[in-house]
Amino acid sequence: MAVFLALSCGKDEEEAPPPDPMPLAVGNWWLFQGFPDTTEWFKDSIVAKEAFGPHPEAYKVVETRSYKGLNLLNRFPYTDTLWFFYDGDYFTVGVLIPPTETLKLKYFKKDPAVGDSWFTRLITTEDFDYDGTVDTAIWRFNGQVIGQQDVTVPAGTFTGAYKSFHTTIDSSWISSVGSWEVSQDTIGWMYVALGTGFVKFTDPPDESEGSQLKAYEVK
Ligand SMILES: [Ca+2]
Repeated sequence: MAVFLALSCGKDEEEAPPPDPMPLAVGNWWLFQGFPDTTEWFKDSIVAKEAFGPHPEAYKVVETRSYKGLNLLNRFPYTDTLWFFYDGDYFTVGVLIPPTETLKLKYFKKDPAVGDSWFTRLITTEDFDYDGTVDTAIWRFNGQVIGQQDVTVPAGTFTGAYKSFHTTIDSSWISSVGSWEVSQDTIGWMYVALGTGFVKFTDPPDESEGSQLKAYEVK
């Protein structure tokens, strides 16, 4: 025991950094199955390493799903293309808005700790009510790590997964209304196992619906 302690306290025993929350490599994929509606599923597959705007270390992801439903930024396809990358301290998802606009959302902290919080703010200025005066819409996507717990899903049991809570706050100023309108919405909860990725997504109000990891392959 004494020898073991001496060894583990030695200067060569540097602690390895924790694995990334989302392991990014070409060939990685994650298949999620809905609950309680088990007919729903979606699959994210990293198909290539491809720059996203100023981020050269980005990975192109094809997302396919069983339903033509509401998805990221209110787009509706069965198959979508996303980019996964790390932008500073955050795991970030990028999307292209044709023809040339790019948007990126901070999804999760690269090195998470309970209590960490962050947000992404998207601002659109446009004459939404066609009265000749430019209007403003601000969409703020908030995330916060609220706990750590063991999570069991069809793909396995993940100990010490991080649980995060996500909300949006929409603010808009429309000239014909003449004042700021603010509204808040709960997006839901996400569970992340370091080195594996997202293992579960749950919806408001009580987490009784969502998607959970069914199978995956990561390098
Ligand atoms: Ca206007």
